Amino acid sequence: MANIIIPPAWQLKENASTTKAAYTNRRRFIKSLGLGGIALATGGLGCSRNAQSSNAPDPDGPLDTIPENAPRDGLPAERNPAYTVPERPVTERLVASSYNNFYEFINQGNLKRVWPHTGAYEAFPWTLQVRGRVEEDQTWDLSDLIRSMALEERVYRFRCVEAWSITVPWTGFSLSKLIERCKPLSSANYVAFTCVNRPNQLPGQRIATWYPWPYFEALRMDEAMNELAFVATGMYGEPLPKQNGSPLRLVLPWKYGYKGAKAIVRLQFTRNQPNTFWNELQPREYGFLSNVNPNIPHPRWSQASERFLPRENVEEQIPTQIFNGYDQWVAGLYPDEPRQPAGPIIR
Ligand SMILES: Nc1nc2c(c(=O)[nH]1)N[C@H]1C(S)=C(S)[C@@H](COP(=O)(O)O)O[C@H]1N2
Ligand SMILES: [Mo]
Repeated sequence: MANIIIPPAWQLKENASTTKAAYTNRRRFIKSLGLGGIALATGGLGCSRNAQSSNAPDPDGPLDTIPENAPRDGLPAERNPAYTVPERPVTERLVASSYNNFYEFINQGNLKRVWPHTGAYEAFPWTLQVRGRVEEDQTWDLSDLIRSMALEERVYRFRCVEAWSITVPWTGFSLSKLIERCKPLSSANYVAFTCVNRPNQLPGQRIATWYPWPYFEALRMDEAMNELAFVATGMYGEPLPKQNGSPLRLVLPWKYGYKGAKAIVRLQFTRNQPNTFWNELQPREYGFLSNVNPNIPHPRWSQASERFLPRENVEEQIPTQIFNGYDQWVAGLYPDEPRQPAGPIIR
């Protein structure tokens, strides 16, 4: 889905052409004058319209983006032996945190290199809202919520629609446990997820104003209650790095990666099927279900195999499995899923 939306030249904002080095140096310079955040928040000496709201330093590396104030209670969590990936190695941690998709931070150019753009983003403290067809609206402090949940580790396959894949040990809890606390009404047929909307901390939202921010996704209730659907607050035994979706994200290992919304701020329970970010942008390419299926090619490429990334500078072409290898968990949810090679149909 990379670069599918070509911005008209007139939409490119001024700082899209400002190099990172110039930006960083300006910030260091302001800091050295002792003006800090105030000068930046008001545009400061550089008179940038896109000034960041924080004077947080740029991260030094992909693991320097784990928020210092993330709760670490219960980490590392015990691995749940029901969820392992016997046929593949676990992907090296640095690979999983340095090759990402997170359009709120960057969505053009070298867009897999997300972590250097996360300095201004503050993932904690965080509130999570529960709205819609529920017994009552609720708003939780996320650190309190995480501390109240029994955390476990699960090793899952992860397959992006762009046909690359990794294997990741996620830490968190099943989405069904969170949904139980939301107390949905019997008329709730779907649950929608809304992601963070903070242009002042998210350079990709600031620059790419043509996207329908904030990012949004949704599941049918039976999908959301499936035991595989997981809320991750950590990976590799530590809290999530920002580029992997801190402070919380969904992991739906039988679906393409984009269904797993990162940096979620709201769950909304609905009667009717909600729209989704990628379906709204490209309805001919990205459907609501978006199950991993080697029999359904993307309109622009095959999904029959994938580029597995075990460690730095290594990739292995391997066949893609139906439901990404989770047939026994989810087949019953999708009686109509094609099991023979089919044309490019959008589901
Ligand atoms: N909010 C938000 N969530 C998102 C995305 C995004 O751009 N914004 N990208 C999706 C896509 S396309 C993928 S493949 C996964 C990538 O997760 P990872 O970077 O942790 O591997 O996040 C998904 N969730
Ligand atoms: Mo993706």
